[in-house]
Amino acid sequence: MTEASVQAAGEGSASAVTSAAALTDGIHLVVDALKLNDVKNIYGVVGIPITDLARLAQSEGIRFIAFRHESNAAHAAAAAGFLTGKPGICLTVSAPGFLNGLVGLANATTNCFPMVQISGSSERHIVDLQRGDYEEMDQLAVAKNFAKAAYRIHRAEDIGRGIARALRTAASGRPGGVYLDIPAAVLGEVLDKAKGERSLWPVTDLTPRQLPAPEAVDRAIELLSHAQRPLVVLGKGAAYSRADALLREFIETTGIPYVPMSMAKGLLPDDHPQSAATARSLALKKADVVLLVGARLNWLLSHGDAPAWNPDAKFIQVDIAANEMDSNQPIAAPLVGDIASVMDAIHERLKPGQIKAPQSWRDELKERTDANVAKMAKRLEAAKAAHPMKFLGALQSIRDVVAQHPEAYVVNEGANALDLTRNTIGMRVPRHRLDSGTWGVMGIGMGYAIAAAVETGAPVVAIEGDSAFGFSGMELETISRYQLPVTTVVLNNSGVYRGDDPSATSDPAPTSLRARHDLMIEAFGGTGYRAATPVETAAALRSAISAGTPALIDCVIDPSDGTESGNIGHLNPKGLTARQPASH
Ligand code: ADP
Ligand code: TZD
Repeated sequence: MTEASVQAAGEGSASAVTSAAALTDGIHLVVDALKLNDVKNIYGVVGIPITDLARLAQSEGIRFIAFRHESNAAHAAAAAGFLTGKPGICLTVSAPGFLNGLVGLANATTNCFPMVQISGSSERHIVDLQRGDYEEMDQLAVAKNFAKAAYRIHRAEDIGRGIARALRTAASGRPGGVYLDIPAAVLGEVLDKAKGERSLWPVTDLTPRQLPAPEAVDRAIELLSHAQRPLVVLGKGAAYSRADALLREFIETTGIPYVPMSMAKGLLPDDHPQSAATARSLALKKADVVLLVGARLNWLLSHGDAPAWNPDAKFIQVDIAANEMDSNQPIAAPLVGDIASVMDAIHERLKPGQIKAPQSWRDELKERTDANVAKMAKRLEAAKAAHPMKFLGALQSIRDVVAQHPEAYVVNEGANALDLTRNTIGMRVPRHRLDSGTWGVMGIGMGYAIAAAVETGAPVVAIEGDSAFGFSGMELETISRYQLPVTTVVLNNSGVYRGDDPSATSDPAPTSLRARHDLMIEAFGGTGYRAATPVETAAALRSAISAGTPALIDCVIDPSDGTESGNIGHLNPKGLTARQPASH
């Protein structure tokens, strides 16, 4: 630093030349602002201009988890946001690093998870004239398309403001991903320490309560009180809201059957007698009044359309985003507010016995549940004995071991690997299942697993299709470097969907894959297992979880097991080249 810049940084005249001890800079202010806002972890990849920022954060007590690819770091920050209810932080370099992070940022926004991606950026006066800078890109303009909001800080004295604004925007209302651009020049800007400190503030009441109007609550109660076939749908917004006890009390006192969306599993234990998860299609088709709690009527719920739904169903929707109402179906009773406040208000205004699910409806669903459970039991039994091992053979073993570790987090992605795991592995604890979510995105696996381990310290079991795993597989090294208690189970059927597609040429089929994933983790010092039977799978998982160190189990699955695109094969276009479903 030159004397002139030191002088310029001081507030007073040239006679008051500020000593170095009384100065700060952009990097320090970013770290101070994050600390002031109680940020515990940063997920990122270093390089110009943020390496010193990562170093300083680490030395100041913020844990910096250094990834191999920003996409995985951003997914980790998103999962941290879902798990903690506070924005997860991702840190990247300029242009390419920034772009790599965007998938995670956009996915967080799509899933309503709070996160902030902070990226360094190159010299504005060169970038904006497109003179060709190192890692040149107008990142702010790009990010606006993929984030809930995007901001840029132009002066070091605005760092506190910028971080407060980013955290507030990410967490409040409908949570989402926020992009925060900090040019290298701002990170390097030197200013008076006292002035810098005064410019920072901690955000007060990050997620203020948002209460519904009493008449809106009464309207919903009225509708439910006349329902013959009421149904509650719990979405990941309900899990995120942490209104666990209120939701359970409402469901149990009214007797209304409920269907959990995949990341709402465990909000009530999956073996709860009122769960209609195993009679889902009947429940949707026949329900006459549906209470949606933190669940959107998007493609995952067939947009609320017949024939999946009763065309005469009346919808009540609890959501923090008012414009979610009527996005797909008329909402007869909108309940706009945070789920905890809404459930509180319902609890206060509901008279004892006013809402009671008719026994005949509960019995009808119970009957269908029992029949479907019996059908599934036969499939499971057949799979247990099958050789080569089927998905369901491996998953039964995984289910039994995971059941002994209810504290374990389950991360899950793939096609068949996703559908079959969701249906087989019961969850008993809220917010312990993280999966591909609203986009059905592949690549969340290792990022989500790392965040779950870092944020909670609990064991993590990542159940991955072999294709899905490949998107973030290099992060096995990160898991091993930080010695995280993550066991990755790859359901390896040697392909995307299936591994037995014929090829039209001497090249492998587009869906074909081949890998010994257990050998990968050994390269990084973790423990690799190969399991060809359900018994071997159970033994490996038991030993991996109890060791509490990085491990990968490569489960050898029959390449002919699985279906094209899993449960959503119907979404493939059906033109002249439509592929015939493979028989198995
Ligand atoms: P799923 O995929 O599980 O059905 P979605 O992601 O479609 O769930 O829906 C989650 C919904 O929850 C979003 O519409 C979001 O606005 C809402 N949400 C998130 N947090 C809260 C909260 N604290 N209170 C109310 N609604 C919330
Ligand atoms: N790329 C991204 C980012 N997301 C996607 N969803 C896809 C590609 C397409 N895709 C799916 O929708 S599932 C899947 C891909 C590539 C992988 C399925 O194969 P798998 O699982 O091995 O992970 P199964 O169990 O063999 O079906």
